[in-house]
Amino acid sequence: MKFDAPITIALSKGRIFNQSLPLLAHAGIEPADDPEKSRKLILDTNHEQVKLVIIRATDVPTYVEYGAADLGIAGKDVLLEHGGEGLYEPLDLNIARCRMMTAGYPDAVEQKGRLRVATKYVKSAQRYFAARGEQVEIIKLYGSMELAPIVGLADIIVDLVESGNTLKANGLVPLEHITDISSRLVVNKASWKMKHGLIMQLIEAFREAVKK
Ligand code: PRT
Ligand code: MG
Repeated sequence: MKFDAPITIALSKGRIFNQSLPLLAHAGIEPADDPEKSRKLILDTNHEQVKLVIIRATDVPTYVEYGAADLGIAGKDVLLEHGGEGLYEPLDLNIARCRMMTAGYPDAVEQKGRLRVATKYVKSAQRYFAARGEQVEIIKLYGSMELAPIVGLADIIVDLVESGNTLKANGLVPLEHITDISSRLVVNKASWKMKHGLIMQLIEAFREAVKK
């Protein structure tokens, strides 16, 4: 690949960065630093023209929408909450996979009346219960959702489940599957037009890496 224009890619450190490394490598991109060790927010790469910005997972769609990054890698959970307007989502990268589920004590939904649901995924939860015709009260949290049923803040939670170990460790069980989650490549709409050739090459390189 020839990088003949500046390209900025936004992604979060942790599982998304780690699982993106082989995809980036397939496109010939190698970060100069490890975000777990460096405090730099902008990482150089082996290409002068290619930079990685390391930000909170939930901020990735915003950076890409406003053109602060040309491309981004974000979980579908985050994109569903952001709304997805204002950016293109051309490719499922099939990394950082998990499931969005309801969870609680095994008998949580036997209780009568309006369920209280704690989650950081307010839009996804609203959509899910509305589609089932269930009236619920949604309580927005920013983390540690598993605590909510334990302390009586909510009857159930909507959260991401991978191994199920976090639920188990807190005496909770997965209840209903809402949707499968994986990370997606997102692209700024102006960059898509202005840097079309380069972005198409990157998408193709990632697509090939995903197939492997
Ligand atoms: O951590 P921070 O608050 O900075 O932000 P974040 O949690 O949004 O970022 P990060 O890096 O933890 O997650 C980034 C993305 O990874 C998410 O947006 C998801 O798309 C994806 N992903 C994949 C996950 C998980 N698997 C996952 N298991 N994100 C979070 N979890 C959490 C889950 O919320 C629960 O607390 O892990 C716990 C459950 O894991 P198990 O294995 O115990 O079931
Ligand atoms: Mg996290």
